[in-house]
Amino acid sequence: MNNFTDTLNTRIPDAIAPTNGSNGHETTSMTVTVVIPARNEEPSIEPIITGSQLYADEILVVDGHSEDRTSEIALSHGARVVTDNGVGKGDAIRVGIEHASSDIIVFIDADGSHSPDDIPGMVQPIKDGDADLVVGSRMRGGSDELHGDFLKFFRMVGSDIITLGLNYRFGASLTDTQNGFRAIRTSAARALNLVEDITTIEQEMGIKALHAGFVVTEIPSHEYERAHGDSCIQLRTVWFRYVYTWLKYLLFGKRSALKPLAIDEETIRKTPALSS
Ligand SMILES: Nc1nc2c(ncn2[C@@H]2O[C@H](COP(=O)(O)OP(=O)(O)OP(=O)(O)O)[C@@H](O)[C@H]2O)c(=O)[nH]1
Ligand SMILES: [Mg+2]
Repeated sequence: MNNFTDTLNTRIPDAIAPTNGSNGHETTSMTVTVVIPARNEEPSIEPIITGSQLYADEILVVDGHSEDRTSEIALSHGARVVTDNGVGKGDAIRVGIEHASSDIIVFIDADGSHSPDDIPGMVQPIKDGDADLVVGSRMRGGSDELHGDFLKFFRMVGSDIITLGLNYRFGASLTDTQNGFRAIRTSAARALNLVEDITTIEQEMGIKALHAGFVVTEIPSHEYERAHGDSCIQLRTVWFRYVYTWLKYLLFGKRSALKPLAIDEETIRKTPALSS
């Protein structure tokens, strides 16, 4: 049995980060890839890249077949650029997880909603061995996108209901499980067998992580209004997929969350923290 499966078998499946927190890995030198999913974000992507570079070993932009200069700008600022399969943000997240070359992945949007300056605080619990997944909580940090009109209110209530379900199911006390701004140990992300093609991947990740016994925690993070243009997400047409995904993974997620035990040598080799 390798370190990873040892860790899973001994970890207490508690959503609150343990205080004694050693996950058995060498953590101080853990490297960070910042994954930026981006579709037509030409006006806002540059400061996200340059701001993230201060805290990252690698910047990986996952381009959603942008029709503007998003990928050109990313390349000119030293980011690696890969292209998704054109089916949604969930797919982009999966492509990012597949291509990231560091021990920790941070996901940050390209529209200016998140501050790269939150990245150090977000990765620290993972480096300390206190968490596997750290979500930026808009409920603790405040949000300009969850208040003000009916649609924003609907988003906030929906997000709260989803989080309440997770807390009830797993005995956790999280305040935001939906924010796309988050950090995860790369080996944990690869082990979760994520399949959602759209933004429902965020709740899938949270629920499967808790089912698998990974430690999920959060830090306060402010969410700003997107810097330009229109949302890529049409909530009116996808809300029922959130409800369906929530019920599906909360009730039956355990089966698919058992994938960590099937982690193979290739994944361990690709993930320095596991092979050391
Ligand atoms: N690669 C890729 N990126 C995407 C796709 N859909 C959305 N994104 C990016 O994912 C991030 C989040 O999308 P947003 O449209 O901002 O969604 P949101 O944050 O829920 O909504 P608003 O901020 O209110 O617009 C942004 O950086 C988008 O450019 C996609 O299909 N492929
Ligand atoms: Mg946004």
